[in-house]
Amino acid sequence: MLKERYTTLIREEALRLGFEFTGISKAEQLDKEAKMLEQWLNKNYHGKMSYMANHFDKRIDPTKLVPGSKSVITLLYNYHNPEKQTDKTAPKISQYAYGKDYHHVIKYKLKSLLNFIQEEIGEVDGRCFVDSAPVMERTWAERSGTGWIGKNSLLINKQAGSYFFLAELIIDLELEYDSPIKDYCGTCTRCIDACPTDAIIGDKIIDGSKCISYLTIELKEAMPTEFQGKMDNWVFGCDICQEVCPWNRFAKRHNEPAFEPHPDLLSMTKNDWEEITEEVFRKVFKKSAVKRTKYTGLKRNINFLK
Ligand code: B12
Ligand code: SF4
Ligand code: SF4
Repeated sequence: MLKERYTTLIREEALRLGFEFTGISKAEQLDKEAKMLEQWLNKNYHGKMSYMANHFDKRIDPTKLVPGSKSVITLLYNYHNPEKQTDKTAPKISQYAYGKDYHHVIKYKLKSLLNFIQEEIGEVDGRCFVDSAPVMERTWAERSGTGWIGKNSLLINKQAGSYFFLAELIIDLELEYDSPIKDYCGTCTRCIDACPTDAIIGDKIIDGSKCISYLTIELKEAMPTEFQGKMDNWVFGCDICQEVCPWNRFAKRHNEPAFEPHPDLLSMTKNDWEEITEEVFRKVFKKSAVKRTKYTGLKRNINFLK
């Protein structure tokens, strides 16, 4: 069967490119999730992330985002680095942002995969996505059996935990489809108990406007005073609900050279952070996702901790 052969070819090439897990789903409208997204937006859990309310129809239907599409291929890319900052009192940065900006690193690999498909299989049309477009990435990852959505709302893989970026290829080729797996959170509530801002308001639902990741990265204005003393020293993103998750004991270190931290980053002391100049910022975070906050945003976050 051609469908089987194409599916195997794509899985093998994805693995060769460094995507540790691949799951494939039929491209179709998401009805149940559309309702959940609508409720989430109505409750204003997106805060000032107004882009989350845009393109609702495309977000819940990949065939509207990529006309003619038949399949959503979800790809997981490991970013786990267990190395911690040496000064335990220094402001903390989430490990996903240690190295070069993942958007560029992964987009390049997705394009290689699409080129491979076009060369090996023929005239296939499609688009590549990584955290950059109205795609319900976790839903697709869950549907295609690459993991389950944990109470912290992250996609958790049973063999390797949650320190993965999600990426998709949405293409007009029919493939063999995977099925979802079971939820393995059980009675655990560690992430809910550990979240310092009570952003995990219920099973799998996050009030984005309370999450430290939102406050330190997405929010462009002054930090609301209600979060004073609750930031647990984070200045870019937050890893708490992943650090406490028992499934992350299976997480393995990535082997992506582009994700290695700048040689000075992990040894920066509390004082180095507090006195960071624009020149040091540009050197240490060159090509990094941290540039999203700009120098002034990072300074705001550092000052907020004082
Ligand atoms: C907006 C956003 C945020 C916001 C809001 C977070 C949120 N939980 O929605 C903020 C800025 C807070 C944020 C933070 C982080 N984010 Co973010 N974020 C996104 C983004 C752009 C959209 C998410 C979204 O659509 N939210 C809206 C809600 C309604 O959708 P949802 O949570 O995905 O829920 C759907 C499903 O979970 C499902 N569902 C939910 N509940 C239930 C319950 C049941 C019973 C069922 C059946 C289904 C179900 O239906 C929902 C659809 O309505 C995605 C990329 C993308 N395009 O998807 C990245 C993404 C989710 N983020 C990611 C990451 C890494 C993070 C951080 C870990 C970064 C950090 N270290 O600081 C934190 C983690 C915080 C957390 N616990 O979620 C990764 C997650 C990878 C993974 N393993 O899951 C993504 C996928 C980006 C990527 N391409 O890798 N993020
Ligand atoms: S990333 Fe941090 S603030 Fe956001 S939900 Fe997880 S523990 Fe809470
Ligand atoms: S900490 Fe526990 S409840 Fe939270 S996502 Fe992990 S297993 Fe699920």
